[in-house]
Amino acid sequence: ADPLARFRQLANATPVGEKPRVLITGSLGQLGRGLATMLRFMYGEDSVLMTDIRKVRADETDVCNYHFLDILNEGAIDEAVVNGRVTTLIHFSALLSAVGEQNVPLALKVNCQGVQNILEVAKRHSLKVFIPSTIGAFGPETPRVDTPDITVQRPKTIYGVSKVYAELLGEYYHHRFGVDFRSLRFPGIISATKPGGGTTDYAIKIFYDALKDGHHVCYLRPDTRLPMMYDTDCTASVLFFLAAQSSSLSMRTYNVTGFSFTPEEIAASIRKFMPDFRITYEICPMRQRIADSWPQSLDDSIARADWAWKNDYGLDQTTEIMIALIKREMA
Ligand code: AKB
Repeated sequence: ADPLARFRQLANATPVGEKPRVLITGSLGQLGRGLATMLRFMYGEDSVLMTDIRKVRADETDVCNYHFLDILNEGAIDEAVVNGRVTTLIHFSALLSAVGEQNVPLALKVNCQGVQNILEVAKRHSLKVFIPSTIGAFGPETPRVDTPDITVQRPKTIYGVSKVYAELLGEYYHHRFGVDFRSLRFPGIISATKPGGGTTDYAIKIFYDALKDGHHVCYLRPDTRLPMMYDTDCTASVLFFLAAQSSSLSMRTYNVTGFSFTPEEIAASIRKFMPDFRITYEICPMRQRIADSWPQSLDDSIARADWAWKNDYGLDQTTEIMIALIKREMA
């Protein structure tokens, strides 16, 4: 099937006057560039403003319409929104779970102050705003299998605490000020763009190691089950969720997921394509503790019912495509 068909269909169904102009913060991270590329494909070259705080490297040829933007500077966000005639903010800047534990004050600043600034700007300029949440917003007291949307949330990482704050503050701005806030709780996202400082990152590194050395040393126990999703499905979830009519949303923060697996199971999937692949284990106690406090699978039935969310990729398809993409990158 044509992997772009669903995106083309959505673009064609969008009236010209409703085509978004999107500003993405943290756009040089794991999720921003794929989303920016798809937005340009759907809504035109000038529909996206990519922003972040570092210089673009010469080999990052997919990055365009790029501007420096520090999300801790609320005035600078205002300026970018006004000058760029922005209608939608996608706020990806955040410190992830493992790296957040190494620098709690910075995580608090980026993840909490950043969200406050983004919501204030969204309120001032009547913007639609998407802020991702995560399985990290749950904790050890949460039911770990088929975790529902509404349940106990007592995360034990600063990342998780800040994401619960983002969920609640966004929903508050929605109810109190009418801000069109939307959030999805993502599982680990598997992409051929490198993540930074997460607990689910092994599920990406395993492919790079498989192709480079035929061997991956995993920092999680072989039986650690976590929910995951392929990159293109993640992009689809954001775009279809943002395009959904407000009236069809029964909530503002939804779970979305693809499939769940353990390190042992993803290694078996890789062996279907690379029979000599080996995995060994050197457990990182911090990341193991974090993974053990997160759901093993998510119940995303409300997203499926409310705005027809659906993932297209399973584990073996993800494995096949990741191997092909990384082979191409290494060639
Ligand atoms: C992490 O591992 O910190 C992230 C996440 C699941 O939010 N990938």
